[in-house]
Amino acid sequence: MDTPQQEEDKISLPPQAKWWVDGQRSRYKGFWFKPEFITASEAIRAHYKPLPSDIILASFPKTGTTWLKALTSSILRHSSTTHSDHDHLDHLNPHEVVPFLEIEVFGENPSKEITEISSPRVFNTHLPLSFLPETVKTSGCRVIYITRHPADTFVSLWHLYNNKFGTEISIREAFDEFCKGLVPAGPYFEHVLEFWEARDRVLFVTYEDLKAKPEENVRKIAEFLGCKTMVEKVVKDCSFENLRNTSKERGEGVHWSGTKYDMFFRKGVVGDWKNHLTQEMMKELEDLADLKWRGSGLDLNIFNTTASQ
Ligand code: PAP
Repeated sequence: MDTPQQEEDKISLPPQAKWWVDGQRSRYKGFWFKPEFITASEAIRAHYKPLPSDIILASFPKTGTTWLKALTSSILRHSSTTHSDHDHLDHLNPHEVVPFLEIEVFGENPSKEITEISSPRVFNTHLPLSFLPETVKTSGCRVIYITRHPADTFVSLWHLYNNKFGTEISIREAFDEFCKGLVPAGPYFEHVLEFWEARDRVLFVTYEDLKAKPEENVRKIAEFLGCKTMVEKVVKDCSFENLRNTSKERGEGVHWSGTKYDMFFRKGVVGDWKNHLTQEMMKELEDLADLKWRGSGLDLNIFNTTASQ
């Protein structure tokens, strides 16, 4: 059943809209996606049978997906309890190591055969929790959700698309679309809320906390995955610099989405919004968070924005 917010969205926005950069988006169950991702999400709900050993890394775009993919692969690789042939981060981009559920496994032209992926299978997704099969909640598989302050999430998204398509929409215009939710997997606030409300079974991690306390978070993730790992090595191997350097060495390598591998590493800091957004825009985000998260126990204070750059 739709939340009141999703119902409200349905009334105020057309079911299809042109997004600022690369074309049409359709709204499905309150969220905006490229039409092919909606088809893929239906295939996932129909055919994906999570195994108890599966690990799903979920995120809204630009909130730390690449970093979480690297950390999880590395944790498994350096675990004394779980054998895994994941993590070839010494020469690959993290997106080459962990497949995207709605594209590489269940997309229009899948490049991975799910039955051939060795256990523990690790996937990532930008789909909201309500788009995944109900059995994700009951199968015993593990879901880790990473999120990030909306201001830095938006700034990262704006930069990526400007960079990728060589177009520069004004930041104000792009920001308005972000606030309306008209961005890939948007609206941001509802996406975060779905996983927050499931946090008794989903490990909820923030980008800011990961920046401030990487060892503590790696230990927490490893524990959640039921393994012990080489914490310091994992943190070091997955540092922004290491991952970016490896991706740079991949030269002109291009991810299936058309994003060059090194574009996943821009600045990697907390608080870059201060260089781009006005205090008024920040206030708009704060008001939206108040409105959309009211009563849930979730607020912008979960993001420790004093984390060191
Ligand atoms: P995606 O959704 O397209 O996969 P995602 O990985 O979620 O993107 O987000 C990219 C952001 O994570 C970038 O932030 P920025 O634009 O503000 O710089 C990127 O720099 C940052 N990032 C990637 N890897 C790391 C890392 N190892 N440590 C810190 N930040 C990182």
